[in-house]
Amino acid sequence: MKYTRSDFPKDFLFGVATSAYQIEGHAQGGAGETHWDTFAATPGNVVRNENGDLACDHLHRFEEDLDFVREGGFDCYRFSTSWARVLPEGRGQVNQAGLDFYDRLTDALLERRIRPCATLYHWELPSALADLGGWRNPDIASWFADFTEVIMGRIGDRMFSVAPINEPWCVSWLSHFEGHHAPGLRDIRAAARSMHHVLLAHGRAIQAMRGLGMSNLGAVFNLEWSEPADDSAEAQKAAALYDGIYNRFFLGGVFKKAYPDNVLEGLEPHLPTGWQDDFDTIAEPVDWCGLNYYTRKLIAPDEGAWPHLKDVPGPLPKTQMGWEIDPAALTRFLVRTAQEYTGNLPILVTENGLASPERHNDKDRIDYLNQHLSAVQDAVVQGVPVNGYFIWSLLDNYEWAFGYEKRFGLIDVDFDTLKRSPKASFFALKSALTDGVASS
Ligand code: IFM
Repeated sequence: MKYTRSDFPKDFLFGVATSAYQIEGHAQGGAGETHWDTFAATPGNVVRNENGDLACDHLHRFEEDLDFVREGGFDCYRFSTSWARVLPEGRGQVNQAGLDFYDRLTDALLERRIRPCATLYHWELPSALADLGGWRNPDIASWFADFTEVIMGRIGDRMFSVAPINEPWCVSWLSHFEGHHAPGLRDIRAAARSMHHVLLAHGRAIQAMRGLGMSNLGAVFNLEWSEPADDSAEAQKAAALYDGIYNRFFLGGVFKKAYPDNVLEGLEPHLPTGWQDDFDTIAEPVDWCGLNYYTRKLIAPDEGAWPHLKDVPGPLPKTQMGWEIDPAALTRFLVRTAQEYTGNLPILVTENGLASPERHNDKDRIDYLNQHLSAVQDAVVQGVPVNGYFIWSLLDNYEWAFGYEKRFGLIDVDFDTLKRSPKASFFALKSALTDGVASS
């Protein structure tokens, strides 16, 4: 790597991130069925109809996986808790084996001196709640607050940090308007309601955790830089709307108690009655803001119904996902978020990384990480209080609709044998993080 720890501010945290459904092995340990299980079982939704039944079998191999986190010299491990593993029906009866698992995982992290950074929800909604309308049902905010109390009532005393929901745009727009993720809906009313309810659930979970006496609570957004495809006023308007839907709606709700006007033009008729009254809950103060950043999009106007826009191919080098690599946009996002939304609040890059077909000598990943760490440094120099950087992901894993084909891991996983093999990027990061650092 081009950088070592000493190139970053004192107390800057380096971590790796994962999520429950993508690695644990959801068919094991008494977890309930989720909307991802049925989405994956529906032809055409996921490459080869693959699902998270076994995934990386992290449920049984977490000790080995956490040894890698320690060996790599990472300060933090960002993981998620599966709602259906803890409450198989989403409410009511607790699966003790599920709670015990997260308890053991927490202790295993602390034994290795790794800070546990939890996310309460990373996309696998219990099917019993999906049957009741899932994120379209306003009651989901209360169901989620109850789940928060159950899981954090058990492990909250040992968490370093917690965020309620990973990537609200994916939970709502991607899954209810674009239909690419579970529950696979393509409906503007469902999209508007889920966008609002996911933020309301976030706020209720923060309140629940404050009630448990917890601190260091945050919110994690995925941001995608939008660039007009040409100089026309129409392309600029389309790019601004894409920015509104993708980025500003969620940041605006949590940090400004307001949704952008250009987004309301299309969504307001579909928002739940009394949506304006929910902002005090949505904007419950947080202690930090997490940004997940991967790419940018070129946006052009389009025919048809609102939002009248489409993304078009761009000229930049691309990852295995086909995503353009644009590190400068990460700097712009960090600066803009601090200036317009979060002020002095600490910002962490809670996900960044790339999918690559290279399973051993992943030089492309090392280059990508160097470029994005450089982008973080540029933001630090401009005075942005960035204090952490997490790589997605520790392991090759279930990349949702792309199944096991796209590999984001620092550690290669052979999905036939489940053997783990660290890639060149893992060793490069290990030297960057541990060389010259006294171990205690
Ligand atoms: O794998 C996902 C993760 O679940 C959420 N953020 C983006 C990653 C890469 O697509």
